[in-house]
Amino acid sequence: MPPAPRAPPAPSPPAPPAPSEPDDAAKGVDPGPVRSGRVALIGRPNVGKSTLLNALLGEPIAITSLHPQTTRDTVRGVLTMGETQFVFVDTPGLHEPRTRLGHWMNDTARQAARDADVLVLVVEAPRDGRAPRPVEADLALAGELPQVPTVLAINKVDLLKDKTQLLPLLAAFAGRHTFSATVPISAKRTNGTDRLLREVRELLPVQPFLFEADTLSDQPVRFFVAEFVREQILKQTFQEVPHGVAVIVERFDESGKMPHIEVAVHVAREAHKKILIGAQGQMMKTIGTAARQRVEQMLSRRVHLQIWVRATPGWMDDPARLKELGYS
Ligand SMILES: Nc1nc2c(ncn2[C@@H]2O[C@H](COP(=O)(O)OP(=O)(O)OP(=O)(O)O)[C@@H](O)[C@H]2O)c(=O)[nH]1
Ligand SMILES: [Mg+2]
Repeated sequence: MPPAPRAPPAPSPPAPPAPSEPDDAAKGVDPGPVRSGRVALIGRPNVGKSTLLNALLGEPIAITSLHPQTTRDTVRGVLTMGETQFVFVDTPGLHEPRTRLGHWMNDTARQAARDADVLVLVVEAPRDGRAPRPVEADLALAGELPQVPTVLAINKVDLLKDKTQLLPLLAAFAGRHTFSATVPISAKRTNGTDRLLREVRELLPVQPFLFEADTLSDQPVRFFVAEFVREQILKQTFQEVPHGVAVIVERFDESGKMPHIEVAVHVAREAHKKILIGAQGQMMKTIGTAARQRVEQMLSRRVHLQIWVRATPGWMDDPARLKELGYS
């Protein structure tokens, strides 16, 4: 595992109070050795990896949406509980790439899996009324995982009444990779996450914490600002528009009373610019207000947020543009 900084670069989003280990200490139970390490959440797009990260942290740091390929880059969230520090790494969903951006996203996810101490493969439970079969693409993914201790998390079990339908999945997945445990979860309802944490803890190396105990993420505020703007765009737009959007913070000036943040939103077509701005700028106003409120919540202070929309045709396949936009 690569060395990680003990102190995160400032500024970092505020951390919630660290939850403590269940009452083991009070009961006189030995909490065990100090363990820590990187835990990569891996899976197809839309299976709920980012929702799971947020549920585990108790803080919505990763953006989620109905659209597949919401997560573009790794999002790191640190959870310190008693003697355990989990450094969760949310990853882009592994998919059939159609652009250079898509290839880069897959490479990023695979690299995170190789760098991890523990993997959580997130798959979807079959839904009521459908055949209780695993998704072939999930099985293929299980088969190509690196030899890293892995827990299988079967998500969205809230959509399945008859839990015996999960049984055929267990055997199918066990045939593709060695799983230390299988945990049915509902990331959306925060069900099964305590058990998932217990199973992951057992697999973490015995080593000191990698970050200060109150760290929530080691990624800079700029990253989260760009993500929160993209999240609002994902909420407000459909079809090909959200897939062609890239957001970059161009200015973050803290010299005045209020931080002044300027953000550029790049769209893949000139026509998308109009859609995003909307009649009389109404759409951009809605996006800007919601994103600003989210940033203010994270920083616990008011900010001035200005958003510029630029048409940058073909950026998803242009190596120089991808680099400028942070995808390299
Ligand atoms: N019913 C139900 N829906 C869920 C659950 N977990 C996630 N979802 C929904 O699934 C959709 C995708 O969730 P994300 O967390 O963005 O999925 P992801 O795996 O991070 O997707 P990518 O970033 O595209 O790879 C969202 O609409 C979530 O609300 C769950 O436990 N139950
Ligand atoms: Mg995601």
